[in-house]
Amino acid sequence: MTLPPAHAPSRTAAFLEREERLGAHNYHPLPIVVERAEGAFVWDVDGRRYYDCLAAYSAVNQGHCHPRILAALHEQSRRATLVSRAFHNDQLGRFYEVLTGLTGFGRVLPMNTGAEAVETAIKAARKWGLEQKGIADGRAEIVVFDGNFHGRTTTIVGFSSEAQYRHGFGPFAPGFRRVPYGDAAAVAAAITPDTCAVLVEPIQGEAGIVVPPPGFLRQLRELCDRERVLLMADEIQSGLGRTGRLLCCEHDGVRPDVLILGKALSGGVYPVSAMLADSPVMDVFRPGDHGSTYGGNPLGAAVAVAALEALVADRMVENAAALGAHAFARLSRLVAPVVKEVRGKGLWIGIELHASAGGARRFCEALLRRGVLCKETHQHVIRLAPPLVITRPQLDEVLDAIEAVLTAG
Ligand code: IF1
Repeated sequence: MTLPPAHAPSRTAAFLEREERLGAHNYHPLPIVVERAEGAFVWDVDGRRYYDCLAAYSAVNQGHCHPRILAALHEQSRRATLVSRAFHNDQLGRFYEVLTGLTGFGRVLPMNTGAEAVETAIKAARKWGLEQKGIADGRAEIVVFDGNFHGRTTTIVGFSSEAQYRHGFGPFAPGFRRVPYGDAAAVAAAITPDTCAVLVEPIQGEAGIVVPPPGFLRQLRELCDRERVLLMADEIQSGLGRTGRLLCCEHDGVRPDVLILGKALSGGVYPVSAMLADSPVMDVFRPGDHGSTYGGNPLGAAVAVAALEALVADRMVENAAALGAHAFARLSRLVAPVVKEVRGKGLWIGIELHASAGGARRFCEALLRRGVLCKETHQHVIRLAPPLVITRPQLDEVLDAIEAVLTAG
């Protein structure tokens, strides 16, 4: 870790004070002010360099400021940025072509944030239930899971199991049944003739990188086939190489009916999300049913194409698989009494600490002092999710720091 000259006064405090004074207090960030970011690194305003092992919650799988993605941004920004969907633009079809070609889904509905793509999927499932399954209008139900995180809109937090995400924000939309994650029998019991879909994260991110029991996704697939219910996979965080496969569902050989992507779909450069499905589902949308001002704009489309091309050209998925295996091998050999469990897939690792360790935050603060940025989740889990461009020597430096702070206890 490179340190600023000893005599240099810290610039950090002034930035923190101004944000504290003028901004909403809806986050509690670590006390670091990032000024520059490239690849697996960020630099703060005092010149200190850190490994970014959060990767903006997997929005920066391609590494910060990937040259290919920035080049696309700069090139397209000089030509056309937003023309609305009242007209066509020359970038959107290419985005559709690349994304459907990579994922094998027939159609794409482009949005901007992950939550918007999830809301789009909810609307599609409900309308599909009305038109294709004969569910009475306004009666459609969607099965969701304890520990879910699908975004921050009031519809979505309405079915969250996290009290803080719900507190004070009601009333909430009806039509969601929540069951324990990983429990296929509970899903079967929750399905009724009014059920149009199951909405699932193949691995739960915010819940603490919770991997479901082996076979769970396959059980959901078979259940949804049997009951004529749409299986909707939210791969906004688990997708696009994070777990060592393009899509996390691939580990189980499961193809959902609806795929939801965001975050790394545009490599951390510009918000682009999407709902993907084949025509029988996607065609429930008729002109005027749904939309968004920025959805499908040429700048986002060009950026997303470059982000997907970079993912493939730089073999990031393969790197995540190889380095993920290496990280698990090292962490599974770690002898540290504070560690309760190491779990995850690929370069998406949750290190759960025993409650007696006093919470993961102080370990993340210790890692910060060693030049590694991680973020705790649900108090006791250290989340490790570096950009997928990290090299093995760089990952070993990160793991050295993690092992040092965990063995220090
Ligand atoms: C925050 C959490 C992660 C997501 C999945 C949809 C969305 C997200 C699986 C919505 C977004 C972000 C949101 C951000 C922090 C981060 C997060 F801590 F909030 F829960 F990653 F775990 N589905 N996750 O992970 O996408 O609308 O944000 O583009 O809200 O603080 P979005």
